[in-house]
Formats: sequence, C-alpha cells, structure tokens
Amino acid sequence: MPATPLHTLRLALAGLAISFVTPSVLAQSLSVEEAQVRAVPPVSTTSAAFMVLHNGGEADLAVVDARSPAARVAELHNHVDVDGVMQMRRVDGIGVPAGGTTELAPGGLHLMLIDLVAPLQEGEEVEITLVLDNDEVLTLSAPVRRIEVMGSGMSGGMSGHGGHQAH
Ligand SMILES: [Cu+2]
Repeated sequence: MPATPLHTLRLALAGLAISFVTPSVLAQSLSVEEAQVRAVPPVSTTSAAFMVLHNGGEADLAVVDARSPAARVAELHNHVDVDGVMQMRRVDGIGVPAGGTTELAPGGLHLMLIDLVAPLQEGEEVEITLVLDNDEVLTLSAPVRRIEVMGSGMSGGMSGHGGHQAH
C-alpha cells in the first residue's frame, strides 16, 4: 500500500525537475529590483511604478508592454525636457542592454498606471506584469509607497532651472 504514494511523489519530483529546465519559464534574463508604486490620494485616478531593470543575459532586450490588475491601462512613459518644462511622453519600449541596468525613477522613465481600479494606499502590494520584446513575460509584486516627486514640472514654466535643482 505505501508503495503507491511514494511512486506518485517520485513522479511529481521528476515533473518538477523537467519544468526547471524549460527555458521559456525560468531562464529569464530580466530581473527587477526596488519595484515600488507611488501612493496617491483617493481622488487621483493615475499613479506610477518605478523599478530597476537588470538584464543578466547576453542579448539586449526591451520592455514593450505592461499591465496591472490595479489599473485599466498601463503605459510605458518617459519625461522629456521641452523648453525647460518636463513633460511625460509615452514610449514604445524601455531598453535594457545586455548585462546592463535601466532605472525607472521619478522624473524619468516610469510605468504609468491609468484609470486606477481602486485608490492605491501605502502598504498595499500591486501586481505588475512586464512584456518583453522576446515574448518573455515577467510578473512581479510592488509595494505602494510614498514617493517624493522630483522635477515633475510643478514649478510651471517661469522658474527656469527649478526642476534641475531638485536633482
Ligand atoms: Cu507618465
């Protein structure tokens, strides 16, 4: 009688061993560190996620799409300086060079969460899925935190280099 569960266990372990060498599942070259989502007041319908992307592989790659159950729309954004005023622009992809690192940070690249499903409160975890140009998909969990906004263009157009002083 005890032979059956043992046999079953052995089969299950064999299955696990096989799944560990399936490249499309676990041999991901992109890793994500310091992921966090900006806490926003309840009236706000948008937020942004920041993180550090590291490419441990030997080929350049790019994040080309993203989604999150916390928002109906997720877009890849960058900030560009237009005549001294920082403006957000949607970008087609965020590249991460082979062996290199790309930082998504306030005032620069970020993942925009648009049309939030519910207010994002400090301490919550938000699930984020990144889609790569090599068809790999990476899902991570990012804590909601208070994040100071630097050089966000709040200074208006009149204060000249105010945005740069914040750096
Ligand atoms: Cu944005």
